[in-house]
Amino acid sequence: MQNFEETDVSQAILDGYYKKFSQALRSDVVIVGAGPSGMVAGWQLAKAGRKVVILEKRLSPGGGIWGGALGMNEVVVQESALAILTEAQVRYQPAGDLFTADAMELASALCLKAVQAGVIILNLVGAEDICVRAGKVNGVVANRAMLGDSLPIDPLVLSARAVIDATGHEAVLAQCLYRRGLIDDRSVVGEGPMDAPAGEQFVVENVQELFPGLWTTGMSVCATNGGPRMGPIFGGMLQSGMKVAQMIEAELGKA
Ligand code: 48F
Repeated sequence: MQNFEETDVSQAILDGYYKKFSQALRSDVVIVGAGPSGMVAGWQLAKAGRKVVILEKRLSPGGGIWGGALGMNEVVVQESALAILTEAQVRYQPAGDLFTADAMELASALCLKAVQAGVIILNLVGAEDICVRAGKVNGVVANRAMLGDSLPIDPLVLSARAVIDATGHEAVLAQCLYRRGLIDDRSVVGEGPMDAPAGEQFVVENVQELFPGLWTTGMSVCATNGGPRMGPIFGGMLQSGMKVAQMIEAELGKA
């Protein structure tokens, strides 16, 4: 005997989502983009006790992980990133001097670790703009993905003490600042040509607070500094997420 009404299902979804979205309105860190770098950053910051929200415009978190390369769902990492795989309980195998892992396992594990550490992931929600007050980024302007692009629907705002641009190659939030002349054109030069070893180093070493309150991680680091692209190797993305989490934790810890 199934003792419920269809509207009980509807009510449960409405109540649960309303509660989640309300909690997401004010947080320590908002991360835009649930690719490998954004999810590692969110997971690590939540693990450190921070209130973290990740906005992802697509249905599925995971960004570029799912497709591996050419749709072959295997990812490559280097030895320096194995500690992150181990902590995420992702299995890996040696492949010469490199290592491979199953893309499905990595994307799922990062999502599970982030959510279970307390991150609120709002999928199908895209950041369409950034909030700046008194010269500091203090939130993002969010809209329902796709609807906001095609219909005149107003957005909502989520506030945070720190915001991370983890939108990958597009560096969406950095572009929002650049369009207003708030950062100069040296800050959004786009990626350089492929040089995988150099790119992997660059994406970790150049994690930065691009503008007060706005941090970059993952491919947005390369896109905002002219760093080389690196193709289907993911260790640098994971380590870049770890690095931005450590830098923001240090900054928030001062206050
Ligand atoms: O592209 P993506 O995976 O970013 P990443 O963490 O990792 C890059 C690698 O996947 C791969 C690589 C380098 O060659 O190894 O490219 O830097 O994930 C970015 C996520 O951001 C979402 C997008 O759907 C994707 O899941 N995203 C982009 N723009 C927005 C957004 C937006 N405006 N609002 C919300 N999400």
